[in-house]
Amino acid sequence: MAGRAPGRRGAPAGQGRRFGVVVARFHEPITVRLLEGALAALRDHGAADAAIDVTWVPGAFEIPQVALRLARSGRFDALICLGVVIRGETPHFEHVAREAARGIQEVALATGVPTTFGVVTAESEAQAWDRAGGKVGNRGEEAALAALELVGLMARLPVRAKGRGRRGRGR
Ligand code: INI
Repeated sequence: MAGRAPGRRGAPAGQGRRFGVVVARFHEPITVRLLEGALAALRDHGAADAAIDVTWVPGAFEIPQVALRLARSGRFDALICLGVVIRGETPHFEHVAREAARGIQEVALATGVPTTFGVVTAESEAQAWDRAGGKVGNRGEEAALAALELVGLMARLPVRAKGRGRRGRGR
């Protein structure tokens, strides 16, 4: 089970922060469980309901497109991406799973907005349920905890100083 996210000076990590959750409808009964896990973790860490925005997309493949738009809006401190991709069900499992993972990381790197990966990739539906509040935890909760931790971490890390790019180094 994932640990608890540290806050600022004792404040809950989610207090005063805005979170976007992007969740895929494909395998909706399971993604709903991931969403419940994520929302519970955010609330548990002080995030207000009004500061949590949930956006549904058709499938995991569409998550990065929508996450990118949300990240660029400047309205969110972090994004949490949720979906379920099951190998047994489709020959294009590999494409959907790979592109979801690659795209989500790209959103984070391109925008600097912490964007976490709560997409379950499983061999079977039973395995997916195990990771959505079953015997192997809840990947939605874990992705929310990671987002909470990154929000605090990013606030403490240095940002690139003005004029300190390649030209600014002077050598
Ligand atoms: N989308 C998923 O989120 N999970 C899956 O397991 C899945 N399968 O099996 O195909 C899936 N496909 C849909 C895909 O994400 C897109 O929505 C679709 O290809 C339209 O772009």
